[in-house]
Amino acid sequence: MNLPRLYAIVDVSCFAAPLRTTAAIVDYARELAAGGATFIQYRNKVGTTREMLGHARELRLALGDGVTLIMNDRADICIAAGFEGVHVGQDDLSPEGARTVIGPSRVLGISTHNLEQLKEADAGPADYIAYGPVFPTSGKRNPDPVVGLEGIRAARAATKKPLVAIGGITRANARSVIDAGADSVAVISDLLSSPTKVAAEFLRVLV
Ligand code: 3NM
Repeated sequence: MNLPRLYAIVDVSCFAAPLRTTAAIVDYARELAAGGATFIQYRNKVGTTREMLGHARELRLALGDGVTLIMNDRADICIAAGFEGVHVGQDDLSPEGARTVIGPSRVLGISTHNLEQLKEADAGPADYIAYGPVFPTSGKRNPDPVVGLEGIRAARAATKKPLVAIGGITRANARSVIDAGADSVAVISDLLSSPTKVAAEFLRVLV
């Protein structure tokens, strides 16, 4: 698979309670797509299954075929909402279990945080591997230790699978992360203030 340089994440916890509406989530994703984002993950660590499925169905309806939608954690909701793939973490469904649920054609990604996990993921059924946090991040509770650009170089040497760098990535440091060997950068916080403009700026610095 060919990953685009920018992997935008819509994290529902970034939307405070009165603003956490389906319309707000969908508008935000639309704005990302308007800036050129073509690969978007929906991440919801705070809501109910019903909320997740509601958001996901509306996202799939609102965003055209040009956007690949990835569901965080939940292979069942990926299928139910017609998403193109699922992304699992170290404490979620195993990659083998997720693959069984989604079948051979959908995209499967996995989060890894050290070389041991990365090598295990490399030997498994994931289509791409995320590695991080590259830099200090406020986008995740209890993040693993920072791996740095050196970590990305080591990860690049350890897998031929598409490599997604994550954690603390901004327009200012994204180029260095790609230069260290990542195929794509996954971003939550830096996109929030002005999604269309910032997504376009990421893509401009990452060509
Ligand atoms: N996963 P921001 S770091 C969701 O290390 C997530 O696997 C990470 O948010 C990992 O772009 C992270 O705001 C947070 O730093 C990314």
